Amino acid sequence: DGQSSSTTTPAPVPRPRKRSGILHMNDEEKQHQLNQQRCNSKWHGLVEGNLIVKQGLVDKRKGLFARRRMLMLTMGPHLYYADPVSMTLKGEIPWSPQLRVEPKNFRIFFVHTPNRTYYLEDPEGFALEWCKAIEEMRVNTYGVSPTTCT
Ligand code: 4IP
Repeated sequence: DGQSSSTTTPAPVPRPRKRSGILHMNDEEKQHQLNQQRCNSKWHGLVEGNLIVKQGLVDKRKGLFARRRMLMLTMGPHLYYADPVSMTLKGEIPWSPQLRVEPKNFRIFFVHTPNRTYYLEDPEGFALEWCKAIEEMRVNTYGVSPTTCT
């Protein structure tokens, strides 16, 4: 009857699997990002030439007081923190396979290291994003967690 093709639904377009950002870039793409960072980021001079994967202001509590710091997760990996007013590097949370993140709520998260637990608060409420990014970096660097000893 000649009417058969009028109501066919289009075939689904296969979507490329979305793998998140910088961790899965090839060397050429990383080099490009690094050049962009060198030209565009005022933090570039503080991260020892490492590519910043995620950055944001957090309050880092030590004792009674908290200091507002720019926290920067970079390739390496590193977790640098800097004073956003003086634009100076204040320190670094040491990476190791034992590093663990623990979200407490939408603002507060802990970074556990063998010698210290860092108490961090994201005033904008993206603590879970921080935990996800740090954990992804951990898995990417050291592999999935070893089986727990009993
Ligand atoms: C400081 O408190 C700051 O919280 C420091 O953080 C912290 O160092 C100091 O701990 C702590 O005594 P005050 O500024 O109130 O004196 P930052 O380095 O970000 O300025 P870290 O870097 O270790 O958190 P100590 O124990 O490390 O000195």
